[in-house]
Amino acid sequence: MTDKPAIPGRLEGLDYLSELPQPRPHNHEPRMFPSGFLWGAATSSHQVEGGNTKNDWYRWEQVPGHIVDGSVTGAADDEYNRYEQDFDLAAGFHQNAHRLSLEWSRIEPAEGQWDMEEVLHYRRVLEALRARGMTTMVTIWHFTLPQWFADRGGWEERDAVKLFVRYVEFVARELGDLVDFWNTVNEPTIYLGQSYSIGVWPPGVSNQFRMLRVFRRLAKAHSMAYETLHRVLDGRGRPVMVGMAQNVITFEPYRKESMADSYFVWFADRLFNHQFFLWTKKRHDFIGINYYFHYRIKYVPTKFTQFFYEVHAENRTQSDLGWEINPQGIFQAIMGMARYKLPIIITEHGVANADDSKRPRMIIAALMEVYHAIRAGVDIRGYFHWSLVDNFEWEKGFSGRFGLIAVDFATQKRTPRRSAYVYAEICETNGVPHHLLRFTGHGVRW
Ligand code: IFM
Repeated sequence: MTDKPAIPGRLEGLDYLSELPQPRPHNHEPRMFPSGFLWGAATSSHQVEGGNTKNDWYRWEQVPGHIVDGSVTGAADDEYNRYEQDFDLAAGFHQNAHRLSLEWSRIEPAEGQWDMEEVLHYRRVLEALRARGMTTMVTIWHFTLPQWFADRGGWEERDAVKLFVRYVEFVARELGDLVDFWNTVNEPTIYLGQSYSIGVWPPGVSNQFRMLRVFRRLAKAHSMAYETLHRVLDGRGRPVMVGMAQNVITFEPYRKESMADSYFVWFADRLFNHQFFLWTKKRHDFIGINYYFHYRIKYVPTKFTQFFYEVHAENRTQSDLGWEINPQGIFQAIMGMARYKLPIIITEHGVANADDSKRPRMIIAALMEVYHAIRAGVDIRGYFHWSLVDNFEWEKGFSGRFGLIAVDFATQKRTPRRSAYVYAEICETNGVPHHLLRFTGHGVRW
C-alpha cells in the first residue's frame, strides 16, 4: 500500500493507486485468484437434511397451497445420512470449503432442552469436512424456527433475541472448535419480505410495521450473536471470523430518464443492502454476499404495499424461476459492499436451471467479475456456489433446481451436471483457465 492521496470521486474504501495484487496475466494464462482462496458450495439444513419435523416450515408445508408445486420436504436429499457421500463429491470436484447450516429445532427441540445426539451428529458432519481438508462455514440461523419458538411469537416475541443468543452460546461451546467461519443469520431482508410482507413463508404475515420490528430484532440478534461468539471463542488460539450472509440486490432505474426511478434505486439499495449493516456497525469480521437478483426498478405511486415500485425483467435471460440472470452484477454488488473495508466472501451465488444450459456460462461470467474486483483491490476471500445439490427451494418446492449435482428425489441418485465439472476445473486451477474464456468469450456477458 502507498501513501498516495486518494483520487477525488473514486469509490470510497478502495485504493486504486495501490499496486495491482498480481502481475497482468498473459492473454493465455489462467485468471488466477489469491492463494488460499476458498472454493465451495453451500446448503442449508431444512433444504437438504430431510426428516425435519420440529420447525415452523414442517407445519407450513402441510397446508395445501403453501408450496407452489405441492411438495413437502420429507426426506429432501437425505443429507442427514448422506453427508459423507456428498462431501466426497465436493472434495472430488476440488472444492476446499463448504457452507452448511445448523438446524436449531434439532439442537433445541423444546425450549431449553438440548439434544446431545443431534450435537454429536453435527460434530460428525463438521469432522467429516475436516477429514477432507475442507474449511467450514456454519450458518446458525437459516430461515427455520423451532416450532416452540414460533409458537411463542417467533422474532416478534420480546425474549426472542435472548433465546436465540442462548442457542448461539450453546453451539459455540459445543461446536466452536470445528468452525472456521460463522454466519449468524442468513438473508434477513429476504426473510422479512417473504415472511412479513408478501407473507408466503411462515408466519405468513403481511404487515409493514411488524416487518420493521422483526428487522430491528434480527439486527440485534446478529450483534448479540457476534459478541457471544467472540466472548466464548476468543483466546482459544484460532481466529474467530463472524459475519452474516446478506442477499445483495443490484438495482438500476427502469426508465433511465426518470428521477423517481433513480430515487427508488438509491432508496432500495439503502434499505435492502445497507440498513442491516448500519444497525450492526463494528459487528462483522467479514461481509457475506449472496448474489442472485438484479432489479430494474420502476416507481409506481399506487403500489403502497410494495414500497411504490415494480421490478421489470422483460427481454432478459431468466432462470427457471423467472429471475433475471445478470452475472456481471456481482461486480456492482461487491463494490457496493467494499465500503465497509472488510474481507468479503461470496457466501452464495447460483441459478435455478434444471437443464444446466445457463449455469456454466453464468459461473464463469460471475467469477471473472470477482476476479476483476480482486484486481481492483477488494479483499475477497472465497466463493460458495448455491448449491452443492438440488434441494427444497422453500415455497417453490423441489421445482427450483439449483444444484451443481442433480438429485433424483425418488431414488436419491446424484448426477453431477456439466457445471460441476466446469466449476471443478476453476477450483483446481485456483482461477479461470483460459480455455473456458475462449469458450465463453473474454468479455463474458449475456
Ligand atoms: O435457496 C435459497 C437459500 O435458502 C437462500 N439464498 C437463496 C437461495 C436460492 O433462492
